[in-house]
Amino acid sequence: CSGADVPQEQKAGWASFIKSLAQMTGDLSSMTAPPFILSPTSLTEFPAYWCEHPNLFAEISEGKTEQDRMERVLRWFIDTLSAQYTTRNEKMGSEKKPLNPVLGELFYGIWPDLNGRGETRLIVEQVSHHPPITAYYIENAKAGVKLQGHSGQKTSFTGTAINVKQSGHAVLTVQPKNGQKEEKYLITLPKLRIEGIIWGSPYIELTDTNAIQSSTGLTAQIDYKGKGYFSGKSHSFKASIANASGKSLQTYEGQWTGKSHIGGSKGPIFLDTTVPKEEVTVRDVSQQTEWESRKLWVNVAKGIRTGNYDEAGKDKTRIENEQRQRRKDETTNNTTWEHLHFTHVDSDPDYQFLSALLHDKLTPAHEDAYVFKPETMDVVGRSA
Ligand code: HCR
Repeated sequence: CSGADVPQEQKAGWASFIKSLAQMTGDLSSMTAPPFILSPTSLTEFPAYWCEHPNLFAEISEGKTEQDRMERVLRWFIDTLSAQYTTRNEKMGSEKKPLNPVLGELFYGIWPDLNGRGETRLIVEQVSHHPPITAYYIENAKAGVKLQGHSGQKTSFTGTAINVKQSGHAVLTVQPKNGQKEEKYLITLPKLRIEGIIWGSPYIELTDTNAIQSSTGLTAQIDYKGKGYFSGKSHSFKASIANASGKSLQTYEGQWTGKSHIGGSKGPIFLDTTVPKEEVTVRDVSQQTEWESRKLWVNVAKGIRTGNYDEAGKDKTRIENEQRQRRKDETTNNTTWEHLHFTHVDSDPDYQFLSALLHDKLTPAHEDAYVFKPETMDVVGRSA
């Protein structure tokens, strides 16, 4: 193992982390990694990446036709990718290992109403710890756009890279401003490959393909390629919108981290993701409940940020022990943990209906879902 970017004193730890990757059974989140690769942010914060350009989210319902709205959904979706998959590299120099959320962990935020676009609200809840599953709900009521989804990950190690298959899906609901009937869009999640492991400077490349299926019958398919395939550039994609009979109506190509074009690479600009992002606004930690992510992890995050890994480790152990005790108590009392904001359903009717419209039908034909409880929108948290 070369580990050129690993601090000298952590080289041995990095080498043994890589060794243990080879024995991993699909859940990387609970593995112990050397301090230099730890992020002070919990995975419950990640759903905020769906909306760091709230204008694009709000503007979907302004589309005049079904195709116009599908194009806006595609533009917003491609735009979310750079936030989802490159933020840690930009802010911390490389991809990092996020904090592994506890069951019931919460994350709330808003993007304020600017220029009349409406306020966008975000509610996130960790609905499973083993395996880790995060459920989220994002809504701009004024714009008539909402997103409900959940995500988990299955990881495997190839010897040089980590392959991550995302489980879960998201459903976007749009009430068009021109009064046409409500539309739903099923969004499947892309696969990722974490490269640069050997050097100790991981980064993400998206692979294969994912789809957006609309209830109108239109489908968008996005194909991802790294350096040397479509354009010689990393983080490249090609997308197309097709009608219900599979006829391509429009194509797009470019980089999901930069500029992309309509039609060929010389066509009009489709999207420029380098426009500054709007981070979600979160209440100050002093006003958060014990279950809210930044309050829950405050000492661990401080330890990681300041290099005080003893402090970080002690508080992490305290949190994990508390969780173990809760699970034991539940077994003793024959109770189960109840989600605050979401209801689990074994088969999502939206997934079942929309996945059947896809040309490459999805397997399995059924997926579970965590349905947001609208009556909890104004609940700020659960007392400890
Ligand atoms: C794979 C990953 C945890 C999951 C993260 C997900 C898939 C979560 C859902 C978001 O919508 C998108 C997303 C983005 C992240 O890139 C992805 C994380 C990247 C690394 C992390 C591993 C569990 C940690 C790997 C440790 C490496 C860096 C050594």
